[in-house]
This record gives sequence, structure tokens and C-alpha cells, in this order.
Amino acid sequence: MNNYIEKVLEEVCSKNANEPEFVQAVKEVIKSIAPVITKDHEKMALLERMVEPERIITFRVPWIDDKGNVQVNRGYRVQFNGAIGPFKGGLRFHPSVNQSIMKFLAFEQTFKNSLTGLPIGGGKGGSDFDPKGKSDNEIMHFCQSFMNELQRHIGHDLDVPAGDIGVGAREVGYLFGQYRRIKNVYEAGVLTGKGLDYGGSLARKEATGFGLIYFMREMLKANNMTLEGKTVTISGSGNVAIYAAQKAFEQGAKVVAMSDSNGCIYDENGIDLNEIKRIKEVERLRIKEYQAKYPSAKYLENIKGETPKVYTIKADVVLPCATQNDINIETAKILVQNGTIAVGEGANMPTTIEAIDYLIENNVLLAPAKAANAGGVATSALEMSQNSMRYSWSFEEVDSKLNQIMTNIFAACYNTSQEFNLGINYVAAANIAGFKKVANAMMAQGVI
Ligand code: NDP
Ligand code: 2IT
Repeated sequence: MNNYIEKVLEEVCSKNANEPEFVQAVKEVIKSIAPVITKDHEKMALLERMVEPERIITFRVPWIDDKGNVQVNRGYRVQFNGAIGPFKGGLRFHPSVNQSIMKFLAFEQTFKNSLTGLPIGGGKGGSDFDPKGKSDNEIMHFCQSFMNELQRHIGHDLDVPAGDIGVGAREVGYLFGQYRRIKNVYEAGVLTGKGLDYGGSLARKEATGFGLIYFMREMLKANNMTLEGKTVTISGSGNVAIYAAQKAFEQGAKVVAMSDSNGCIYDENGIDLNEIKRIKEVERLRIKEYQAKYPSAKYLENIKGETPKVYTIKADVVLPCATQNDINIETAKILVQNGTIAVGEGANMPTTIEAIDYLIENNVLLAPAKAANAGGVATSALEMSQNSMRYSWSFEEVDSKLNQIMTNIFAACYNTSQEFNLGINYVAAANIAGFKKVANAMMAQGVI
């Protein structure tokens, strides 16, 4: 690391001492971009500007629950970097949401969006609202109140939110309806992940999970392997997890375990994905329910403070598709001991820095989140294109564009790893490749 980078990192740590996730995300990126930092970057305070969000909006979200009680949540939108396009990134509704998590996600999103090759800047938003156990009516009222404030700050050329944890097509529908009502305009491109009847794109629902497996296919291919016959375990059972599982099966792999925050199911014959979809997408129940139909499947309950059970099951390919810092050093050691060949990050920052280093040192192929889960936001950008054209592509057209984008992203990571002698460190390679376009755009646009 050079002096300039060290100085910026020190400043980030002291200025954001109460934001551990944000500091972690910055550290991971900034440490790896040393080979492409120039004197001009330093003169123009490029890194200092890059680690400071353009704007953070926080707001009150009051709503009335089914019992008539007034509830108050906190809403956020972090508009991190708009150098290469309108701010773009999802909304997360989860009780753990705070400014540190919002900022880490928006920071990561900036480089991820750059890697897609599409003109989208980095943003993220959400709320500490907990959707678990809420009725449809409560979800709608919350979304409407959230949009009452958010509508001032978004627009199809300004900032385009989408889904993330706790926000799927149902929530995007309520958000879109309220935006349309307040603004009195049909601005389809203001949100992505919309339903297919009102401007959504085919294959957006599947895109993050499918994209993760396309990336994994390319990474294995570059190392003379395929997914055929491999066993797969997946942390999570939400949108990303489900469609990663579907594409993994299609590629000839066998998914044997999936989880939620309570525990995991292990079905050595291969998971029945239709049953998972019924439990999670339709009934919105816990994954334990899987045993009702498949009593021979095991259910392993998580123990607080211990490695999530899904990571204790031996598999060739492990796909963290739940939340940040799911894989720490202890878990990484278990994965290495179990002979894991590859880890594919469907979630954002699911692996701690220490665990990343340990996995790579032990020759585990690691598909980094910024690159490997970029298929979701890339397809969101394709949804924006279709909305602008007032036209829609077939499922096959969108899927083949997604496949090409993921193939290109892996190629960019691979070529960068070769150019800078990084071996299988695709994490550093993705950071460098994503950084370049944002850096060039910021340098070209002057001190902004
Ligand atoms: P969903 O809300 O559909 O599913 C989230 C899944 O992760 C659930 O199984 C949930 O279990 C589990 N989970 C969430 N929080 C925690 C937690 N604190 N501890 C343990 N498990 C948890 O979200 P998505 O599938 O959309 O998102 C999953 C990950 O993928 C996130 O990291 C997200 O940022 C990332 N991502 C999503 C994209 C998208 O297009 N949706 C695009 C790129 C990345 P439970 O029900 O028990 O909470
Ligand atoms: O983390 C992510 O890339 C997402 N949640 C998807 C964002 C988007 O705008 O589609």
C-alpha cells in the first residue's frame, strides 16, 4: 500500500469509527487498488471524494399498524456516486438496517454498477422496518409512507431504487403505485423489479441468482472445471438463493442445503425447489416447513454466536446468498477443511476480510460479490432501457444479454488478475476493474 492510500484509509477509519461495515467495505477496495493509483489521483483528492457519499437522506416513516397503533421507522437513501449514471441500487427492509450498512451497500454498489458496463451510478436505501409477521395491509401502509418522503429524491434520470432484503415485487408494486399517485405521472423507469404487468422486465426476478451461476460457470471454466455433478449448499432462501439454486440444477449440479436465519434444511437427494418456492415465495413461512413434506430431510437449527449450520455441510460449491459477514474466519476454516472448491458471493460482503484472505490462500476460488451478484442490477438497467423504449424484450433476449454481461464481467476480472499478477485473487481484480471507470469519469468531471 502506498502512503496516499494509507492516509485516506486512516481518515476513513477515524471519520467513520461508528460504522464498521462501511469501514470494512472501503478497506477491502482501497487496499487492492494501489497498482492503479496515480499522482494525479492524489492531487485531485480522488479517493477522499470517492469514500464520501454525494448525499445521505434520512427521514421519518410513520405508519399505522392493524391494531391502530402508530409506528415510527427510520428511512434512508444514500446517493453515493453519480459519476457514471443516475444513482442505482436496492432498498433493504430489515431491523438491522443502519447508516453503516446503507453506506457499505451504496459504496459497493458504485463499483458493481461500473463492472456491469452499463451507465448506472451507486446508491442504496431502506429502513429498519421488519417485514416479518406483518400483514399485507401493514406492508402497503409502510411502503406508502416510505414513498411519501422518498419521492422527493428519486426519478428515472436521478435515482432508481429496486429490491434487496425484504423488498420484492410486492413492495415495489406498492412503492410504484404511491409514486405514480403523488407525482401524477407514469414514470416507469423510476423503480426496477416491477411486476410484469406494469413495466417490469422478464428475467429480472431470476437475474441475480442466474447471473451468479453464469459467473461461477466462467470462473470454474477458467480453472478447468464445470458445475456438472458438483454438490452445492446455499445460505439463504430468498430471491437470490432460489434462482441461484434453479440455475445450478440446470447446470447439472445438486443443491443439497438451503437456509434462513433460523437454520438450514439438508436433503442429500437434492432439494425440491418447487417446495422451497411454495414455502418462501407464496406462503412466506420458515424453511423448517420443508420437513412437513420431506420428513427424511434434516433440519439443523442455528446456535447464536456459532457458524450457521448450512456452512457445516460438506459441499463442492458454497453460495452465501443471505447477508453480510455470514462467513467469518472460523467458518472459512470449516469450508477449507471440507474441501470446498469454490465460494460464490450472491449476498453483498458475505465474507469478512480475514476469511477472504484465508480462502484465497487455501486455493478456494472466490467469486466476489461486486462482480458475481451484479446480474441483478445489470438486468435492472435493462429494465430501465426497456422502459425508455416503451418496449419489452422476451425472456430469452434478456437472459442472453445477462449471460453475456456476466461472461464479460468474469473476463474483466480474469484479465485484470493476469495483468496485475493476482493469481486467483478475483476479489482484488474486481475492485481494480470496477474502480477504473468510476475514477476516469470523476477525473474527467473535475472536482465535484
Ligand atoms: P430476500 O429478502 O429475498 O432473502 C433474504 C434471505 O437471507 C432470507 O433467506 C433471509 O432469512 C436471509 N437473511 C437475511 N438477513 C439475514 C440475517 N441477518 N441473518 C441471517 N440470514 C438472513 O433477499 P435477497 O435474496 O434479495 O438478498 C439476499 C442477499 O443478496 C443480500 O445480501 C442482498 O443484498 C444481496 N443481493 C440481492 C440482489 C437482488 O437483486 N435482490 C442483488 C444483489 C445482491 P430470514 O427469512 O430468516 O430473514
Ligand atoms: O445489491 C444489489 O445489487 C441489489 N439489491 C439490486 C439493485 C438493483 O438496482 O437492481
